Amino acid sequence: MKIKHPVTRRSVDARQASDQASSQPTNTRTFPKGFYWGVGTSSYQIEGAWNENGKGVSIWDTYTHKPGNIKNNDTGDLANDHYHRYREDVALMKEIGVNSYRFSIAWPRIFPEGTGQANPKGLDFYSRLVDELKAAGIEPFATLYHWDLPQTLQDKYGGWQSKDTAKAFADYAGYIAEHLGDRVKHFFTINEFRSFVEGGYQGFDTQVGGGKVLHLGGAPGLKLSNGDLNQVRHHAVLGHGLAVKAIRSRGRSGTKVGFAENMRIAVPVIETPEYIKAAERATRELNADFTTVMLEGRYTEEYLKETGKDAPKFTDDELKTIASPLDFVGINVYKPNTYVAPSDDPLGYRHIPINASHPKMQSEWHVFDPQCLYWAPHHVQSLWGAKSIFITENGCAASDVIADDGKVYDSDRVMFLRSYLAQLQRATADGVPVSGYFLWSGQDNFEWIYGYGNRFGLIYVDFKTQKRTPKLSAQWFREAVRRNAVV
Ligand code: GBH
Repeated sequence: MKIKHPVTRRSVDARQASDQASSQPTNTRTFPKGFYWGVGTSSYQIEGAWNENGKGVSIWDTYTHKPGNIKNNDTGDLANDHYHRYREDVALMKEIGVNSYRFSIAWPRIFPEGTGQANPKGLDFYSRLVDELKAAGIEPFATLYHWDLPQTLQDKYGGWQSKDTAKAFADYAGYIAEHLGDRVKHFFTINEFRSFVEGGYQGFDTQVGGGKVLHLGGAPGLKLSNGDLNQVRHHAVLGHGLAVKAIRSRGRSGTKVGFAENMRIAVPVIETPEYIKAAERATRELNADFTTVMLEGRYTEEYLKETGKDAPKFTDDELKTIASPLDFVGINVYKPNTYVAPSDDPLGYRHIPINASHPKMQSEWHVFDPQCLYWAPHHVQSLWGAKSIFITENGCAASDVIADDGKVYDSDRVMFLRSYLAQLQRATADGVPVSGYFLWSGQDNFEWIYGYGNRFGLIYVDFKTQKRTPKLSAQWFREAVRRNAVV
């Protein structure tokens, strides 16, 4: 048997001429031509300027201003001061070489009261941001709702507890499509339905010192019953559907729209047709309340059976609106939700527990398994025949620090990105229609109830001085973007 020795004649040559093609690893995994490479952020997490230029108060302003809700009582009042530093931030993105950027629009900047009178200065900020991006050769992708609801709608309607909020959302979405649609071609309606609905409207209790119990989750900090919560879920997907219709009727003909959901992903333990089928079925049921109803226009039998008397109230007309045709599906993918195996019971699958020793990234919820970035788009195509899929978020928090030489060596984030992106490339090589990837996040930012403790950025932010320092991972990502490939 012949054993290949690593030091071949070829690799010696390669070292001598390191700038030649022969020095490149040969198993480069290339992405499709025209692939969108971007980074993502959201308004409340980076903008600051919470009360400037006519902006209305959002539920996250209210929530963070109440002591005890957020780690260290951090707030987004200043955050990354992106509202004033957006030019520098676009220049940094250009340096990384991304060709696209996913940001969100703060609804209360546009309509301070949620509906009614628009605030021209609010729109003006996003208009200037979009111009700056275009001039840098970066395609803008706008998310319309990344959780910062106008406080007025919370006070007046109880937020998403009412259909009136869904209707107001559609009006605001149509207004944006009308006013930015000349330059913004891609819109995401709502970011992570499950996160803001379950976190904000039910949340969870956690024991702190002295027998005190803290209620956590996020704004508006409610604790609804299961039935009321299911109705909120329904209003959220209805808001999405109404917004899609409004964008279609008030936007330009080339305007494209989809949602961005943190889908629950079931990963087959073993890659056989039986296990894969089981994982598909599980994924469909696990997302019955959001993704599945938006793509199928019906609640699954299992969901209606399981929720029973707590099932949402809905009409056929609403289901039609909820499933309005989309141009693409956006999914935020961080971790597998579950591992599954086939089973003889009627559902056809069973859950395999995640072992306690399973590797995790810094956030305690963040189970590490690159395979989920293969299976997530795979399931979306096989279950619903999606023609275009965007990975609207993927990334990880790490315990980044500035080293003595002034740099940030986030080798764990590089490992994370390399291994997850290899699985995404595997999906594209299998013919899964993935159109782009937005790394979360462009910069360290306000990580909701975790405050500024969990850093997700490619760029390190010193929140005292607002100094930005690109990390090692930014350099790594730049190379991936440049090659349109991972190695
Ligand atoms: C996204 O949420 C958000 O869109 C973004 O704003 C945020 O900064 C980013 O990701 C990083 O966290 O049920 O075990 O998953 C992240 C997804 C969903 C993580 C809810 C925490 C609760 C525990 N989040 N999840 S679990």
